[in-house]
Amino acid sequence: MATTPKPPAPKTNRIGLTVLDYRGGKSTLCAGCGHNAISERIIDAFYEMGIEPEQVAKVSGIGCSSKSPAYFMGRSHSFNSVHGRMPAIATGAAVGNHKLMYIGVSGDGDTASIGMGQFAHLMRRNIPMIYIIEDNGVYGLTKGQFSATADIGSTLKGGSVNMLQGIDTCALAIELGATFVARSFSGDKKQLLALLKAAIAHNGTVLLDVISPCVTFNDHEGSTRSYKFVKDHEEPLQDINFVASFEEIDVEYEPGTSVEIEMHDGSKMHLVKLEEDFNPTNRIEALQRLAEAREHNEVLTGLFYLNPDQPSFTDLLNLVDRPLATLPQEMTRPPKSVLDEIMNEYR
Ligand SMILES: Cc1ncc(C[n+]2csc(CCOP(=O)(O)OP(=O)(O)O)c2C)c(N)n1
Ligand code: SF4
Ligand SMILES: [Mg+2]
Repeated sequence: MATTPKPPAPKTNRIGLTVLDYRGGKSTLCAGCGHNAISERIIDAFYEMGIEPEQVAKVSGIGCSSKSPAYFMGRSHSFNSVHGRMPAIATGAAVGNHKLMYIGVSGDGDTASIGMGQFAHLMRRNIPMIYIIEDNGVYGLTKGQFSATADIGSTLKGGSVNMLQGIDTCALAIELGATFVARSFSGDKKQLLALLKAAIAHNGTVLLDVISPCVTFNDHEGSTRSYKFVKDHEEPLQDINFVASFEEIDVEYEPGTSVEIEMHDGSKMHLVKLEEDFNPTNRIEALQRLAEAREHNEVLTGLFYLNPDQPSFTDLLNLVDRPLATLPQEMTRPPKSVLDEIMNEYR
């Protein structure tokens, strides 16, 4: 009797997990929303890097984008906070348990409109986390009003024109102190995956602004965040290849055509230059190039700035090795006798 062949065993990563171990719940976002494509790349990146899902904490604010942590890494820790307040939650969590890896997902409204004050301080402190802005230029969840990143001159579906200058979150993040700053597009699978893997290897704040079209409210002619507009105007700065510390480098580059940057964990980023002179380790050059892109209406993508050597906020605090959140009360609270002594001084 003929036997049915066994299906091949599912592929596993270096810690023995399959890609299914990195999935989350079923998305309730609109079909075709850029945010769904970003969740897929996050799943691929964490799977390929072999990160234990239980060692990751996901944080977000409010918006369609901020719902998306529910759709990836269902085994990780997760906290869906208040609109624009994710940075405070992330900062507290990172200090409370510096052994976890943090990934924040925010929207352009959540970050650059209501959340601007908190965003600025997270960038300035170089909190060790990946901060993703799923940037569609509108408030998708509340039916498509312009957000503060919308480009001047862009139109809403009904024809109203945005008359205000949009905020460039990447330029701002570099100015404020983030140590890994990049922009990508939800439709550019290869670039986004390479940037996410490099982001996982970085120790410090990663600001990854991902242009993520909203198919329901901002994908029409006249929008500067539509799939068509971004595909027609995308100007990548580099062709990015990321080689994790546990992988062998199997490509050789012509001298002078690529820049190699060693990451904190020994991984390497090979940036094959598409622009002759651009150096992503120079803050001033990065800011200048972003200003030029704005002048020329380019949708500039790629790695703008990287400083792998700057200590992160939790490094600067010189914390004890054991996470503060797991220390027993006897170690975190002075005993009653000491408190009584202090009180006696005021009698
Ligand atoms: C304090 C507060 N103000 C306003 C709102 C209403 N609100 C919910 S989501 C949102 C904007 C979401 O836009 P964005 O962050 O860009 O996410 P998207 O839905 O576009 O992914 C607003 C204004 C709220 N929930 N809480
Ligand atoms: S409304 Fe826009 S941002 Fe929200 S899920 Fe739909 S397509 Fe995505
Ligand atoms: Mg938005």
